Amino acid sequence: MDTDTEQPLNKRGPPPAHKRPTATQTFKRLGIPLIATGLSIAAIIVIAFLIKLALERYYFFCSKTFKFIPLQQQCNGQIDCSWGEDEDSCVQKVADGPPVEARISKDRSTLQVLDKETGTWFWACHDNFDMALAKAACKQMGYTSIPTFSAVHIANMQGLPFREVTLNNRVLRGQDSGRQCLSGAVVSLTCSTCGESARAPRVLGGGQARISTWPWQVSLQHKSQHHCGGSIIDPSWILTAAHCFQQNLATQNWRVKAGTEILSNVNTLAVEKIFIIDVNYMFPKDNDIALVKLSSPLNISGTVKPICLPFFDEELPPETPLWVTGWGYTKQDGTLSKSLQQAEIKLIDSSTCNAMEAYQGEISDKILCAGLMEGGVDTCQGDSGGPLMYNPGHWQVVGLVSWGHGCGRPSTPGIYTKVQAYLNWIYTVQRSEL
Ligand code: 4AZ
Repeated sequence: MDTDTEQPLNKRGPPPAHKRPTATQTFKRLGIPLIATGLSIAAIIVIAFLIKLALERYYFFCSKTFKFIPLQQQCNGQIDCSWGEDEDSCVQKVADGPPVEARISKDRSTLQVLDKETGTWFWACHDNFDMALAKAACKQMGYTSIPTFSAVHIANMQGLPFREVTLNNRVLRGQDSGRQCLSGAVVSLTCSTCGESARAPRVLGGGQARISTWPWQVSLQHKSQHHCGGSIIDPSWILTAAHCFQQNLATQNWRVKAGTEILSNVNTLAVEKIFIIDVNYMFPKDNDIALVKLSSPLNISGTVKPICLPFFDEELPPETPLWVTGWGYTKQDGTLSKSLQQAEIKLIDSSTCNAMEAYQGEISDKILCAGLMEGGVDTCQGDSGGPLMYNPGHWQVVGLVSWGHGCGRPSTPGIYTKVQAYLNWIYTVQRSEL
């Protein structure tokens, strides 16, 4: 090998002006700081999120004064944020108001109107009745939908006198002792379509239910968890039990799921307001009723429909067949049911229910007892607020699942709020929101 012609490497030619950095060098110079920055940001976000979760768990944020207060101070009846935000959206207590001036009888849905001066009720005479009066009567009961009305003859009313009473400052002829109702006909009034189900329940006892059979059944969810049942009574209103809100008074933590038999917490609806009645200290088990106003009205469909309220004058005899539905425990100390359940039970008269071996006088006239005295079929935890239903042609919510000693035990059947005893309160609340 001729080595004379060889020159040292560094003398072979001019050296390159800039040496290109290797991939490793670029990674070290740019990549590592970038990754470090990214990781730091991600860590900050995660920590901030965890701090937010922890704060939300224990504190309420006063948005106007940027102050945190302990969560127990939210909805405690005392203003703790300077602007009172902590008491802004909480369950509201509404006392039963004076009697609303209209009511509907079980006798062919006939309308009765109150004469406020004498405190007596009259049949509404059909003589001068028109759509404006029908709307006024329904508005008294808190309804906003278009009513329908017709004339009906009541056998013992022919030749009976009437006198004029007022409704919303309009003169309306009502029947009373004195003068005759000219047409001899009274008004049958329907304020909204309700209680129509696509299919009749066939299974006896307990079993899986279809939502199209019970399209008014909803799930009331607290922080995305099913907590209670409820019934749609109007596109904007859900009827349920007051005890569902006992320790959970903040409206924004509640949502409503409608139109499904399978429990789920997606596509739930926001709640605008929640109303309850004050506790009656003489009868602490009474008044277990609440109204939930939705932020926007429900779209009525085959799986989302309202149920009717009971008539003011319908007394159900003992042993009347009734139905209950819900996602509650399928046995005492059990778990929630993923799919809606239904069961047929019977009305039990208050004296049987108040017996020494049963509820020992705890049952007032604002409570219904229903189930089977031998036990077995009953509602349970998680069914609370859901409907106890009666069907004399259309479905009515006659009771609300309230309480009971255990579930399915003999002698202690389920206890239900008697909706009929609270019609005036329901109408008063709905009317106050028109
Ligand atoms: C409850 O805890 C409950 N067996 C509901 C209904 C009944 C008992 C308890 C009736 O919500």
